Amino acid sequence: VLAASVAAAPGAAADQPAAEARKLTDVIPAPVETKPNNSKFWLTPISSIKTERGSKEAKQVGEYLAGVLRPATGYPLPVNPRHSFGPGISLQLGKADPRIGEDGYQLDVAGGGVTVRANTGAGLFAGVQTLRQLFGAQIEAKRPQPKLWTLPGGRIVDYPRFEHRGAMLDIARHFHTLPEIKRYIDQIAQYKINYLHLHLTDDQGWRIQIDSWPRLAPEGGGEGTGVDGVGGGFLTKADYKELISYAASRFITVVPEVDLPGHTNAAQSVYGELNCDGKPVPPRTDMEVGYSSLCIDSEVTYKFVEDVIRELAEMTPGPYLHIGGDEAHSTPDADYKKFMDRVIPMVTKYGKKAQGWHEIAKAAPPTDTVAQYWFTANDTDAAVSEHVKRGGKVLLSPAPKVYLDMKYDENTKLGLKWAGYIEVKTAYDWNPGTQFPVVPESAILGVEAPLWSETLRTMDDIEFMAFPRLPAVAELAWSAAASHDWESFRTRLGAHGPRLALQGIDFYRSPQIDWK
Ligand code: TNX
Repeated sequence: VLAASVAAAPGAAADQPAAEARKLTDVIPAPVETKPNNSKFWLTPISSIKTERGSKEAKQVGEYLAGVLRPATGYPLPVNPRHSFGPGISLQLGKADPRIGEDGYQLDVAGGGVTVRANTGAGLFAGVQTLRQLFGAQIEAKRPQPKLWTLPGGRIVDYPRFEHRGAMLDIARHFHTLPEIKRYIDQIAQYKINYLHLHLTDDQGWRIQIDSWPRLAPEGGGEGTGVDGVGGGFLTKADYKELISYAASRFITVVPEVDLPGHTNAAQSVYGELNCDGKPVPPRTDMEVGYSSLCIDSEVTYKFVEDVIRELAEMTPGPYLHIGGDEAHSTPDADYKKFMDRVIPMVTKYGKKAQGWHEIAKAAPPTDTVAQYWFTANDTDAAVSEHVKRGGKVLLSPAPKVYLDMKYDENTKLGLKWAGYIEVKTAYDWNPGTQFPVVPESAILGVEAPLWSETLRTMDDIEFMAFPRLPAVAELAWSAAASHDWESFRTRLGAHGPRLALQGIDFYRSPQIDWK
């Protein structure tokens, strides 16, 4: 391996000008502070990765980094070998700029070595994603490349603007398999996304196994339960647990959503007792919303909901359960409040905090309930404003900006357009802190990009809609407001094209970007 790599190096000379041109700022999301100097780091065939002694997490991030760098370099890159030689990469805990906090990192690149410092595994992981991008696009190649691997010298100090940087995937309208969700996790992790919200249930399908209601998933998530009767499937508890630990290995926390008390036709088609007349409704795979509602005055409803919340809480290590609450147009407001007043305490009872789509603010929920603001410009804004005034937090997901299922323009084959077309600039060019008078920056927990899947069936479909808008939203959630700059973003994104291509991501080549 060594001989081959060294022998390959001279042939790589032609690549060097491009490598020289790389800068510490060539990163998405944009780092907070970069201080370049004239030094340069060369990764060599004998380089190794060292991680903080005694830290399992640091070692795990080191192994992840080695896994990212090995295919394209062809170098062995041992993690914590007994003997190490020459300049390498070191992942250390503590002793960093105090500004980095829990999720940030400090990256020092010099001729003698690279050091990532952070206070947590999550911070090291974020630093490693920056490091990965600084090696240039070809680091994503799956086979050894005949080139020298250098990094521009200097220091980066970087930390997030918002603590919650989310992506939501709808696996209810069309089921997406465990391997597909894992692939999406790997893709979003590169952009320092730290929450994956899974929309597990809706009118068309119920996609998570619940033991106390055993027919729910196999029947409510069976073959033919996707929109237009296409596809189907559900996550078993074993699948779900595997997903949680895979996400955790990328420092991503899963937020499971069961949508209540509307968007419940799938459950009501399996169990007749969830309907006021006791009879199952016919299953539906069309795209209408707002027609279903659980039976608010029936005790069975609350037995069902508590069983589901208990079982979900038991298999979810993260702090949140999302209980939906959107578009419950068939549930009168008084019933909606009655329902939420009983159900939110169930979430608390099983040790979790509730998240809900912003309509949940109508129920005047406890202030630790997170309202996910999808911006409807209707009467719910007043309720969101009240929630904020009481001290409640808001997760921003404004549909006309960050709904990844909206078409890019009138020619986009996939997607919907009810919230408008969303080109890359539209997704990027707004300030979460000032965009909505009802949600001041101090009330914002973070920003999340939802991907509804009525029109999306395959992984290619997911990738085409998420890329490149997801990196744009990730930058809004991570980077400092002061660094927000469309020209800078579009330049960095253009240079990012070959990276996405090498990763096999089927992205939308927006005409707004000069793709390299
Ligand atoms: C609205 S926004 C919905 C979803 C749809 C989506 C399609 C929200 C909370 N609910 O049920 O899938 O629009 O864009």
